[in-house]
Amino acid sequence: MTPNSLDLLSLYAEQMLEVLEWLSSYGADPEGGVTRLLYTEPWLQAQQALTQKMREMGLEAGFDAVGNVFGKLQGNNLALKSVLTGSHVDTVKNGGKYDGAYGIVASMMALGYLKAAYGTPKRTLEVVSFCEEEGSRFPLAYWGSGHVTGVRSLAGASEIADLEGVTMLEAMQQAGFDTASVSEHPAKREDIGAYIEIHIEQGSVLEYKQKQIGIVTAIVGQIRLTVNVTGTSNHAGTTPMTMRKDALAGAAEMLALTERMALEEGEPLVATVGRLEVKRGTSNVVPGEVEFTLDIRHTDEWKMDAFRARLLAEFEVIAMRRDLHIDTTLNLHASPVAMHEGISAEIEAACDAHGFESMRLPSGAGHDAQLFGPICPTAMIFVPSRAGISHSPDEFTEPADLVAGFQTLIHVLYQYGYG
Ligand code: HGY
Ligand code: MN
Ligand code: MN
Ligand code: MN
Repeated sequence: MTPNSLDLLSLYAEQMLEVLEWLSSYGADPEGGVTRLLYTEPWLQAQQALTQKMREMGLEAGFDAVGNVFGKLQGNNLALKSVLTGSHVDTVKNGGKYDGAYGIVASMMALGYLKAAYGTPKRTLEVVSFCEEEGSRFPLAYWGSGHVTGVRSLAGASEIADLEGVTMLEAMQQAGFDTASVSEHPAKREDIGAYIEIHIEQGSVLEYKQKQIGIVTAIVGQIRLTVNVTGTSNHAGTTPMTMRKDALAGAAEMLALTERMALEEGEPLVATVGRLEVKRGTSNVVPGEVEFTLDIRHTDEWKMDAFRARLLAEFEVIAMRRDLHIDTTLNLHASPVAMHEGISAEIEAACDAHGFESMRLPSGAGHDAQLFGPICPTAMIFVPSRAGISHSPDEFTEPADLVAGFQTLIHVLYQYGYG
């Protein structure tokens, strides 16, 4: 890199840190943390502000039909497919300021820097702020990247509702999107040649191994289910213990079994019940209906599916013994995806060139890159998470590591855009 571009680089690195703080103000919770749920006011303001920021970077920026925001640095060789980089703008409830946001801001500032330092690239480079990845408002994840990769369509959105009963379609319309323009058929983009995502690790391996950059080898498979247990609600004082069809007692047995079977299965399998709701729960009523979520992950799809089948069969045994009924809804089945070796080698070379200590590791978290892996060369860059904490207001990454990731991303995008 030429000397003046080094001064320019430190300027953009400083700005990247400032813009990351600025973005976290959209959906900031009074008690700390950030909540930016799909199609809510803080989400819309953040996407609109990012569109404006991208334009200030000299990118052609705007929304697509479902609320993804793209910023394009047009290349001069139109025969070459674009390189897309970015992440998701939505968060979990009371989440951190880096999950998703860092990938968007680092990518946007990287394209701004490359344009300022090197002008028009050979190949178009694009940044994307995906509208939704977490599945934290609606029981559907990857809505943004799923639209771009052709695996999500509006067809199913009208039945999907949040915990207040607002359907995804209604929420989309309330946020000002013309749902009629979102074709019933996926609007898959065919012009993306590669996808590169930079993200916090959300785990503690890099910190433990004292590495500054992670090069992701694969992303785990993921199954997300909603389990509904129904029994009979009844009077807590007059119903003998032996005559109850207690949905919560049954669910509690299922939760304990989930943990026991996951421990017996051993790593890398993980199984989590993140939300449990007692419908019409009242202290003096035997619970008649319970709903809980189940999140199962593994690097091996066959073992993940086999574990789900065994676990649900055991749930049925518990239900039969307690004269309960269970219904399960599959909200997500994402296969494990290997990352592209060619791009990963470029990332490793960038780290070596900059003297950043790097290592290869799998991702236990799902990412938008999971959906691009099957359709184009895809790779991920990780930076360390302090104490491995994420999906929490305590999520934190050292500025020096954020900048190292930023420089690594620039180096790789330069190779693909200008090399
Ligand atoms: O849940 C996940 O793995 C990701 O943070 N959406
Ligand atoms: Mn994320
Ligand atoms: Mn997340
Ligand atoms: Mn470099």
